[in-house]
Amino acid sequence: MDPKEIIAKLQLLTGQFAEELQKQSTEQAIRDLQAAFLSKKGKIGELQKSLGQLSPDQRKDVGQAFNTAKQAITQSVADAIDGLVKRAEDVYLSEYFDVTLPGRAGAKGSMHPISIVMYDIVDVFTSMGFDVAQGPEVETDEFNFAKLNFPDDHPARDMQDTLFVEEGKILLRTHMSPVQIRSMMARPLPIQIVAPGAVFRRDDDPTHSPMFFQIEGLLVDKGVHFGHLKGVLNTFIHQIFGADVQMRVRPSFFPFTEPSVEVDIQCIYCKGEGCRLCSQTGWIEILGAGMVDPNVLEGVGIDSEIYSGFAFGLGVDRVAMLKYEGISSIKLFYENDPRFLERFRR
Ligand code: FA5
Repeated sequence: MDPKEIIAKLQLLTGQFAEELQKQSTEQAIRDLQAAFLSKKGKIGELQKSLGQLSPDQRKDVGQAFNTAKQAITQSVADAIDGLVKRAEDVYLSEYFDVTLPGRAGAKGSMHPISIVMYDIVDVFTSMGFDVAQGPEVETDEFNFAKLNFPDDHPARDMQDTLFVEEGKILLRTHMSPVQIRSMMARPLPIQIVAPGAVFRRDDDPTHSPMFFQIEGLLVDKGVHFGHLKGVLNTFIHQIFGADVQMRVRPSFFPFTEPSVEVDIQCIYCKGEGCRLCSQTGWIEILGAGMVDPNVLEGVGIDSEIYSGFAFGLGVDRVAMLKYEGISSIKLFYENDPRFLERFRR
């Protein structure tokens, strides 16, 4: 064969290969086809043997044509296999995924119900002119009890009720009232503060949790009397629960207030009928309050002949349980079950 004839045959085979390649639908079939043309015994491989009959010059040119043809075939084999893979992926995607379905939005976080209620309550008091004050969760016996007029043998000072860090000295605050003392010692008169925060006690039942939240309020000025306290608490209850919600005031005792009262509101869960949440009474105690005991004022250097004050401490969890109906146990607030928390998304 002369060079022209070889090249013509090569072109013919290359065209034949391209035509055959179109028909193949598996990788194996493509590879077999490649071997049928390019291997030593393949169609092009056999043709290449005829190069031996040519002169060195002719062999160079024709050899070049063979290289080019083989490279083109190798490339078209790779492209065909890529195409097969791509098509298989498309089939897989269309079979298993419906790309027209709307996407699933990720779950959005939200404020915890206790935080929501705490902010709402603090807003009511700041709108009445109260400033927000803070104090530490780990307190001294001095601020938590002694300066609040608790006698040494008061039951709250017992290990049964208080979580001590260092017995008799350092403790987890059992109420927010130590912030009263800290504020009176640090601020100029008149004083008008609310102090929201976590408190800790050895308590555990459907309406009592070992950690819960309180908001303390304190107002000290000249001429403050019990009527002011009732007015402020009325405004708070009506703003938070609605103007028609009933409250009742019961005489009580706290070492740091005189007189002292406890304020209940009607149990919203059972509408006053009596249920497990309100221990069948129809009422739930939400706060303690009273006029600041003159001993407490004198203990922080305030002249009780000139100044008087009122204070209150309310349980945020109790308010939250009443505000959101159907919360049968305070524990739900602290289990952090997303199905429960979801309800409070705003
Ligand atoms: C006090 O803690 C006083 N410091 C409140 C006070 C402040 C009185 C200023 C006078 C002047 P008491 O122990 O009653 O009081 O708690 C106040 C409120 O916290 C209760 O009315 C109740 O709503 C809530 N509370 C008490 N214990 C728990 C508990 N274990 N879990 C959830 N809420 C509680």
